Amino acid sequence: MSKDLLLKARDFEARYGPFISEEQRPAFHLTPTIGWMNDPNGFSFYKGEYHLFYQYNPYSTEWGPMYWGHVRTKDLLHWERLPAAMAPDQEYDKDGCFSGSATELPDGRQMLVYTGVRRCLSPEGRTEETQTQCIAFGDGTNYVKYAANPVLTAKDLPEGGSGVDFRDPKVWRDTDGVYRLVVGNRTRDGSGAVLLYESADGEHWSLRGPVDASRNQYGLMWECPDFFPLDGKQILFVSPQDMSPIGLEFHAGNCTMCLIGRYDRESNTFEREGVQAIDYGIDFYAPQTLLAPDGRRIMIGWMQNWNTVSSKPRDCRWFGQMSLPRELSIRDGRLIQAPVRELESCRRNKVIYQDVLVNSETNLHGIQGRMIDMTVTVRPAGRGDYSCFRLNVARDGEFVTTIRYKPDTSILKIDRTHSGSNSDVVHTRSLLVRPRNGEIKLRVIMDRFSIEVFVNDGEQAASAAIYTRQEADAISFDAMGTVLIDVEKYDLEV
Ligand code: DQQ
Repeated sequence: MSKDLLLKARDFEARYGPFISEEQRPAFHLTPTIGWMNDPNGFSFYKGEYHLFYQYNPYSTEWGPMYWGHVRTKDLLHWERLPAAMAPDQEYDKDGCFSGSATELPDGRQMLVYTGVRRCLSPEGRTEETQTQCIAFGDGTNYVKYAANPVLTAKDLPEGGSGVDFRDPKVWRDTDGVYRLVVGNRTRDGSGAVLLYESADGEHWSLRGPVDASRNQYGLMWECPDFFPLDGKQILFVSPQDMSPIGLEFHAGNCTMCLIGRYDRESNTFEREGVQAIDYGIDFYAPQTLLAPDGRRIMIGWMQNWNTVSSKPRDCRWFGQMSLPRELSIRDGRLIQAPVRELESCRRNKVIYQDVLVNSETNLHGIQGRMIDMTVTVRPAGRGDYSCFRLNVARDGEFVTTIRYKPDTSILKIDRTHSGSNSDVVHTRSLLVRPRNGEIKLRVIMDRFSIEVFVNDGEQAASAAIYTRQEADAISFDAMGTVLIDVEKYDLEV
């Protein structure tokens, strides 16, 4: 295998990355240095800074042989670009360094754990893939792959486990000093499962057992698991592929799922108490979390979905963005998400309106922009009824992205049909929300090429990429019937 793959990629990104101007990118959502980006990997706190790696193909805006891109940040908003961390340059990972995670070792090194992918031709002419778990050690910039890789192979699987779908290890050092990792697998019934492995030193791993499984109820392969305690509960995240839709909770295709429950480490028993989507929008997948030094559990996701990747601007030299990092908590048995509090220090030019009566298309002075943090509270006016409320953003004579709410069904719909895409992919998504005393509250974060909506103080989140030209920055409110709205809006300067 070519040992200079990594050097070539580093040279390529250093040479051509700067051709992408800052204005062509989101301001505070991470995009690849150049080329393609998917899943967040190795989200961790190391040597006083947050590190984030990502699935990366520097040479194209299409998915391809996977490298690991790398950035670090002090505040989760300003990202410092570092050279690519890993290339598919070994026999066992020659077809891709797939997703994985990072942890710090007692000697101060950072350990990356990832999936090595290798394809070969069978005697019958079929392409056969194997996925194994591998490790690499580094100092926060340069990483060396372990000489005895891979550390987990098909022989470490439970009976009936698939050596083809065996990927995306999420590692952590537990409170008892033991290293643990969860990894996605497919079981004998063809559907997804999460397996738990343990290690005393990070190098030698053994199977503890399955944590949970789809049993053909929630999609097929379970990708990118994460497993962590939160507010007295245990949380299991997975990104199921090939989901069959379930009401408005899960759509068809690639979804994100949060299982909330209780976990007994002694017996490795996870008891489910609740199951919900993580993000209800159009573009979100493969989230990963870290535990910040101040105790916050922070999640970041790929603000894109495999179902929609054909919708991309033609001449762009980057593709794929990360979501805003989000603080997680549990309230009333549900997952709550809030943009990291660091964002508040980027708010400028506060504009406030209270009790504005809306019964037709309404523009409010000072309410516009494409890099904004805006909260809109909507309630019926007096005893008057309304059948529909619309918040229109990224708007001009041609384009608009709409968030529509219908109180009779409690359905919120995000619609980016007219948001600069000419691709025939999903452009709308509906979610069932829970109004409180007839009110709904929408916090909308926009950053040039995206919109993230947090409903009712983070009870639900819905994300979508948009490619609307930046001049389309008008915002308007509209209702069928009459509503009263409060608006608090800030420009974001990051
Ligand atoms: N993307 C990676 C895999 C993972 C999938 C490959 C999820 O490791 O399962 O780029 O988006």
